[in-house]
Amino acid sequence: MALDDEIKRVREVLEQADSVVALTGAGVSAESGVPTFRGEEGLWKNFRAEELATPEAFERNPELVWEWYAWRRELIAKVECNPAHHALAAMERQQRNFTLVTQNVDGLHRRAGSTRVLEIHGNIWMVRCTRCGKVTENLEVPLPLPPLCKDCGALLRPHIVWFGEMLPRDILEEAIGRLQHCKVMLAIGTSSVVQPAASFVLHAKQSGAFTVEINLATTPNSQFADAMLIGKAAEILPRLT
Ligand code: BV8
Ligand code: ZN
Repeated sequence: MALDDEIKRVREVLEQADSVVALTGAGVSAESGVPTFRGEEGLWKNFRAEELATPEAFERNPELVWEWYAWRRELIAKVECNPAHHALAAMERQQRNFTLVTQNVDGLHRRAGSTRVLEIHGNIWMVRCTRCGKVTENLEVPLPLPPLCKDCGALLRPHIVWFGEMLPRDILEEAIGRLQHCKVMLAIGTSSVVQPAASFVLHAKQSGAFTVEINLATTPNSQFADAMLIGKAAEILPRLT
């Protein structure tokens, strides 16, 4: 079906829905200029996220991992939210019951005005002490790298979920609860390879939700989509609000 017809169909379904969950990935921030994880431009020099975003990498070389996060913070601080972020903030205001579950750690959804946001992989602007567990927000990297906790002197780490680490239980349970009761689920700008987020669509399907995928290309989860909107999130999402 042509994209225009598909968009019309999804708009109608959204108008009838009494609960909507949107799952976003790096593709939603791509048009703000934030590099995606698995795009051809890669994320940093020729390191892969799977090599740097791990407790082992941090253990081995906290300074290198902090350099990566400092570089990403600097880049994110300079970018603007794009129409995809703004459309999702508008959808939250329009919908009776809307939850935004994001894998992105860039904080751009909140910056665009979204408030019901579940940051399942953490937030790049938060740091956590590796010993006393204290979590604080800081908008510039405490230099010198790697930063130390003011209270107990131990290493501070990004408050981000790395590969091999559990997602925060309360946030994960809330996300799954919403998915199991939603009427429409939108999966936007995610390659659907990272677990457990890549299985979220199954929770929605099991509870009879109408599932929509918005992406430049198909993904392993396209087979579960009732509607597939191929194109840029920043162009498609504003047409759904
Ligand atoms: C866990 C924080 C339980 C870092 C991230 C085998 C071996 C080892 C591990 C595993 C394994 N199998 C499964 C696992 C578990 C692992 C995993 O899934 N690995 C994958 C790689 C196979 N998962 C975990 O470890 C998770 N924890 O499972 O805990 C456990 C505990 C102990 C032991 C075992 C299990 C933790 C996962 C969280 C990892 N942290 N981020 C950081 O950001 O610094 S994940 C990282 O990938 C980002 O958060 C990112 O959001 C996420 C997903 O990537 P995407 O957002 O989808 O981005 P990507 O670049 O991939 O795709 C972009 C998409 O956008 C593309 O489809 C593209 O077409 C599209 N696009 C581009 N432009 C646009 C667009 N679409 C629309 N418009 C555009 N303009
Ligand atoms: Zn401490």
